[in-house]
Amino acid sequence: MSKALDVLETALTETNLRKLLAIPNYSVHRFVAEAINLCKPMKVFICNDTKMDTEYIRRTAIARGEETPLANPYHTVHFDGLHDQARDKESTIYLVPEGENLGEQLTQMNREKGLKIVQTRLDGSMDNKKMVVRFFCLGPLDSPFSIPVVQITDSFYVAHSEDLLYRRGYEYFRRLADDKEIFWMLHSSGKLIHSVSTDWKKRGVMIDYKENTVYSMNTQYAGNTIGLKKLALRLAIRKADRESWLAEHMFLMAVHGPSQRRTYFTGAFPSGCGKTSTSMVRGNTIVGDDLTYLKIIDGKVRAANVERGIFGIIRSITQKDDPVIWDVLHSNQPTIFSNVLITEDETPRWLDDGNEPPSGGINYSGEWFPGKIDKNGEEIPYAHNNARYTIGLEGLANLDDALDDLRGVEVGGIIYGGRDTNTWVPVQQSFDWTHGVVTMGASLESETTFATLGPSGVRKFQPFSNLDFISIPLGKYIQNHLDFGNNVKHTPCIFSVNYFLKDKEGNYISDKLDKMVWLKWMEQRVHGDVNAIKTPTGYIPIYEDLRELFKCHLDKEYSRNEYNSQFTIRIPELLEKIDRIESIYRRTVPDTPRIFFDVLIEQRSRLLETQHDLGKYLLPSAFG
Ligand code: OXD
Ligand code: MN
Repeated sequence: MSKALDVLETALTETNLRKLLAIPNYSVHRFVAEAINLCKPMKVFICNDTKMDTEYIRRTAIARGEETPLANPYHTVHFDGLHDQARDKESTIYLVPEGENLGEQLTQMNREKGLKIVQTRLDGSMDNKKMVVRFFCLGPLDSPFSIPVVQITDSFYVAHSEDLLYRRGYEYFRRLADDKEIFWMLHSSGKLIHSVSTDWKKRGVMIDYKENTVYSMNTQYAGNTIGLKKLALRLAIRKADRESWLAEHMFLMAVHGPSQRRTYFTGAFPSGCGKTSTSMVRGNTIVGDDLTYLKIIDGKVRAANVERGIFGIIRSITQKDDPVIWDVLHSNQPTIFSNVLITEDETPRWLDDGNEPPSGGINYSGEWFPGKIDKNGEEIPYAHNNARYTIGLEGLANLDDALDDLRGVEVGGIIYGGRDTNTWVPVQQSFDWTHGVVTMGASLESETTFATLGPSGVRKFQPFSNLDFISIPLGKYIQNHLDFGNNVKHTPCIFSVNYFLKDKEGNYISDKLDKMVWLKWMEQRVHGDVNAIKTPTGYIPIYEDLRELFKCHLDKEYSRNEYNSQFTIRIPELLEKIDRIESIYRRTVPDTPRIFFDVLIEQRSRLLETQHDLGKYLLPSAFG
């Protein structure tokens, strides 16, 4: 009898052992046995995805106080306390084998040393707790995109969230080929007080890519703990690197064009910069809001949503601006709210929800009342800035019917966008694939938001909106993008967008709803339906085309003045940006492909020449 089986027979009840052994894969048995030896749980629960098992997980999350039920019996709230409210970038570390180096942009540590820390932190971490073992699949089941994942956790909230967000995979695991690559996730919330992780100073996410395993410790915030989300993305980027495809921090949606044409777009925006709201724009359909795999299938770029749910920022969701999400959040669809306020009548409240602020309730700091302050004298808002909702996609009125297509959908366009107050125009198309990869994807910058710990509003380098998750040297990652486009006859068009441009007085100069028009314009460009104006940095829309789209889709008279101020080419800022980006790559990314600098330098020359001939701030008519 093998050692793993010994451990399992001792630790598991007969029913749970039967469920686990029905998966005929020794590496699965071994992973569970090793986790038991290390974390020493009081009990182990193997979830086989039956209604009984998934209900048990939901009910236990409530019974243990990890979730609080609300008046609506399908709704619960989870709290993460005062210190565990966002992704912890500093404590997210790649464990790098001797002799390897991922480059200056990535946080890394010697693998042996890191594994020792993992062993110490996880040793006995499930003492007195129950371990849950779950099986999932990233991407549609039995498709070219599928990646099987085993999740072990002592948090019923994590296990419950994953049930809403991912495709269940127990049966899939039962028929899995022995040699199929699997991702392994082991999470412990550590010591809990009032169901909140208290050892947050020893919080950590450690990525042992050599073994396709991620360890998450002393945290419960979903971005640090839900193995299938950002933890698996880091492993997927390495797998994609080996197999010549792309794993991206992107939404996937169909923009509906004329005559019911559907054109699929992916879009990469850093967290808190409009990714979900873009994918939800009225009149279109959504496939996914956060993670997309792109593969070349039969000579075409095709994409699939890795997930089947949304872990979305709830701040500012209103009935008027976000009717589809609002309706789901007010329906009987299973929903986990996190870090919102619970009112006396057991309903959730979030910041800027379109109603008067509440007069009291329970929030992530405990009992909340107006004017409550924290230890530093800072006022505690009634709900956290980064409060979230977790739902499955199935209840969305605008869900695209291609969600589970085994071959994914053909991609017509790729969009890169960040929080940029003074440089990029609202929408622009690159000259070609390489130009887009270099000057849009790899040159993306964005102001920080509350989705990661640390100050908000600071301009940061955010290549491809994926820097937080890139797990190979950055230059290699860029090269992979360039090669991906070179391996296909028709590359998707690449666009940049910027919803956050401000005037000199500091006011936003586009409206929240304008993104609908930018999307429709990009859709037309993919099909060559409209012409565009060539500027030194890319193609921008012609005024008359936008005027028609504003009228048709928003019933708005779009003035030439608005157009001129939004689409002014701001040469000094564009030049400064090139300097910043070039310097980052020259200083910190030694393996940057040569062509990257060539393309950037050409762009600089075009801008300098134009500035010399025409001036610094140029209206589109200067190029028309
Ligand atoms: C997210 C994130 O929650 O990127 O999707 O932080
Ligand atoms: Mn994200």
